[in-house]
Amino acid sequence: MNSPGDPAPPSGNEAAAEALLSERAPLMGASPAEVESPEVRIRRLSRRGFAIGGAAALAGFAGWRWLITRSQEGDLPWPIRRVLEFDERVAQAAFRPTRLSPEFPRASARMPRVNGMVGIAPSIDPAEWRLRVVGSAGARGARSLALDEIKALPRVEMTTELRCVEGWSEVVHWAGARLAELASVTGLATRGGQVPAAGTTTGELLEYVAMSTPNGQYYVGLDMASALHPQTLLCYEMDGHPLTLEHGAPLRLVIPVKYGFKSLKQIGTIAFTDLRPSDFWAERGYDWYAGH
Ligand SMILES: Nc1nc2c(c(=O)[nH]1)N[C@H]1C(S)=C(S)[C@@H](COP(=O)(O)O)O[C@H]1N2
Ligand SMILES: [Mo]
Repeated sequence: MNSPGDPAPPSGNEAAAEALLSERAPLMGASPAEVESPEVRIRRLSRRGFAIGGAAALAGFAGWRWLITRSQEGDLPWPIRRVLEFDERVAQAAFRPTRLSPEFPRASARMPRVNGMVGIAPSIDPAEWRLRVVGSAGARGARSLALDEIKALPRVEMTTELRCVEGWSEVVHWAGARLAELASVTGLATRGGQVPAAGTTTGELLEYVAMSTPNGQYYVGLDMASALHPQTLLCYEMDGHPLTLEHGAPLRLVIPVKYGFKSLKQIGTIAFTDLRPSDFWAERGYDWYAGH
């Protein structure tokens, strides 16, 4: 099996890109009882993994309290609040999608190695580039946003760990906008494609988010709760500087609650959907969910 960062030449990706846009996303990837890669299993069973798990549990509780408080203040984008409402109802489940990934001092941040260049096109001109955002109505109602429009959304900075499933990690400082904010302003994460009225339920949110590079060669699938997590960012800066091409210019995803291969570089399309999206590395044997 190839590993993320050392991929085989892509195959069948045009179909995947097509599916992303046409909402005929095939139900690909592993079944809900995910196949765990050896790397993931070793990590899970290792003492270090156990320690990290304990820390995450503590951070999770603190994060939960923080989020609850924040939502009472009503200053989070509504999709996060909606996920919180849902999360309260499933609080007995072991995993809480709203737990926060640990944050680190800004000074401890480093630039990570460049890992994986699948789908990254050097020819992308940031001035011409547009983010395509698609909802349940498909091409009808799809939005096209320039980088400045993403930068106009509330800016969030965080210093979190980028953890690659291959076994390395790096603390990185990021700046960008919450994906939940994009969901909020476009309304496209809901079945009706509208910003829902206050007091409506989580049932209106679609189940998944599919993302791909502009050329469709690299693509990831996310569950909606993780996609709308407050630390899931559309990043345009890394370590205080605009993104370089190798790290995903002009805009990349950073999702610290998941392994690095979900943090898609050079985003072209974001599609909110009820069909479980295909995922480049899940198709190559890795866990589709890829939480850690
Ligand atoms: N478009 C694209 N995004 C990608 C990849 C890739 O090959 N192509 N590799 C992923 C993997 S496996 C990791 S660990 C991170 C690494 O991000 P970095 O290169 O900024 O360190 O990017 C992810 N995003
Ligand atoms: Mo990775």
